[in-house]
Amino acid sequence: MVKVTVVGAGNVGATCAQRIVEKDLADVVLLDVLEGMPQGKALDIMESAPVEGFSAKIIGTNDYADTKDSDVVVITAGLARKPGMSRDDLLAKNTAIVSEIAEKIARYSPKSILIVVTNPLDIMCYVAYKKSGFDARRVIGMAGVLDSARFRYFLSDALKCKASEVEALVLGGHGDTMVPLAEHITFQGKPVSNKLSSDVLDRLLDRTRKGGAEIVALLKTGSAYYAPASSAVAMVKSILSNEKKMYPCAALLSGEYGLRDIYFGVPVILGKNGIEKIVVVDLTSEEKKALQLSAESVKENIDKVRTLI
Ligand code: TXD
Repeated sequence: MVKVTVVGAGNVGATCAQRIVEKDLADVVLLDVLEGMPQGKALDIMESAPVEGFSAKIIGTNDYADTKDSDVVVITAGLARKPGMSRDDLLAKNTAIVSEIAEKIARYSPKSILIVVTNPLDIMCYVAYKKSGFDARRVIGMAGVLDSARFRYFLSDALKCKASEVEALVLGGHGDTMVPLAEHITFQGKPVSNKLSSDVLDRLLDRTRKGGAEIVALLKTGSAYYAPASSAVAMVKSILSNEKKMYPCAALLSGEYGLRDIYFGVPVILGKNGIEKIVVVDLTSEEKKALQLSAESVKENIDKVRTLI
C-alpha cells in the first residue's frame, strides 16, 4: 500500500485522513504537535473500519520517524482563520510552522510529493518549496480545486442541476483577488453563457470570491474543512493513481501567464510526478488584467516572506 502523511490533525487534516482511508487510497500517518490528539483521531477512524469496510491503515503520531518514505505529504498544519482575521494575518506564524515541517519531511521522505493546504496558501507553497529543496513539480498548493468546487456548486444551484454537470475554473491567488473565469463555465460540456443573466453571474462570481469568509462567518470558531479536504484528496488521488487529471492548483510559474517566481493558481495536469504540465488557457483581456492584479498581491507577500525564511 502506498503511504500518505497528513501533517496537522485538525479539521482539514483529520477529514483528509478519513477520506483517504475510506477510499482505500493509501495507508495514512496523521501527525500533529498535540500529544494524543492524532493518536486518538486515528484510533477512532480505525475503529470505523469494520463498519465502513476499508482495509487501509491509519496511525496517529507526534514523531516524524513514523512518516518515513511517504509517497505524498499533505500539509494542513497551522493556524486557521478566525472571524475578522485575514489570510495574511497568518503569514509570520504559519511561515515558521511550514518551514519546520518542510525541512523535516524532506529529511524523512526525500522523494515525496507535497500538497500544501495551510494559508496564506500561495505563500506557504513558496515556503515549502524553498525549505524542502524539492523540484517545484513536487510542491503543489490546494486552493483552486476548492474555489472552483464552490463556484461549480453555486452555479449548479442557480441552474438547478447536479453539481457534477457544471465545470468551471477559478485561477489566481487564493484570496480576495482570485479570478473565477466566467467564459469557461460549461453545463453538460456546453458553454452556459445564454443560461444565466449577467446579474446572477456577477452575484455568483462575488460569492465565490468570498466563499471562505461565508463559512468562517457561519462557523464562528474556525474555517471550512469538508470541501477543502475533498479537494486535497482529489489531488492525492490524481497523483497516486497517475490519473493525469486537470485541476487548478498553485504551481511555481516560470513564464506561463507572463509570470515567474511566484506560486499562483493555474490549471495543471496532476500525475505520478506531481505537476506533469502547466496548462495555459485562453483568457479575455479583463481576466488577464484581473490575474495580473492577483499576482501583484501574491508577489507582495512572497517578498515579505523572503525576509522571514
Ligand atoms: O483552500 C485552502 N488552501 C484552505 C486552507 C482551505 C481551508 C483551510 N485552509 C487552511 O488550512 C487554514 O487557514 C489553516 O491554515 C489550515 C488548517 O486548517 P484547519 O481548519 O484544519 O485548522 P485546525 O483545525 O486549527 O488544525 C490545524 C492543526 C492543529 O491540530 C494544530 O495542533 C496543528 O495544525 N499544528 C501542527 N501540526 C504539526 N506541526 C506543527 N508545527 C503544527 N502547528 C500546529
